[in-house]
Amino acid sequence: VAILSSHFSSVSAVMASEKEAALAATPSDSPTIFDKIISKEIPSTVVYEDDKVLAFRDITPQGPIHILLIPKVKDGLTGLSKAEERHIDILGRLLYTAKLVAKQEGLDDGFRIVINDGPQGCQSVYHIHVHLIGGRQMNWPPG
Ligand code: TR5
Repeated sequence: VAILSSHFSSVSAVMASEKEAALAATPSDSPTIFDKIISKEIPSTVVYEDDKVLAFRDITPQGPIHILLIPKVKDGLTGLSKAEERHIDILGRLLYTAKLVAKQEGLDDGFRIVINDGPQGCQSVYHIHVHLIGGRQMNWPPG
């Protein structure tokens, strides 16, 4: 059963320049800031939570609505490029949950889903996550 919950909203800038860090980041399977968000050691604004998925507001929103959806157990899934057959269920669940959260957030006119992968994809946190961005007109192609 999904539990909708709202937690803390005041989050200090743990890493001010995430994208600069991304350029320096080495892809690895080490624990990330998201482990501390899952354990609630670091506060975040949770908008959806069940036993497998956590969704919380991005600290650097790229639109009026910007939510990250992550698996609670990483299981080697640092990024999409590391996906194995055993991850099919959680990958589907992340996308389906993104749809539920989009509805919950009132994004009835559409939204953008992004999964950054690796240095060239500008990934900065190596714990797979789906960006759900909405509330404004998107452009194409992306930057
Ligand atoms: O660049 P990628 O695709 O890896 O996305 C990582 C996302 O994590 C970025 O959009 C960041 O803004 C976001 N992020 C980073 C931190 C953070 C966060 N979102 C919520 N809360 C956060 N805390 C507390 N700390 C971060 N370092």
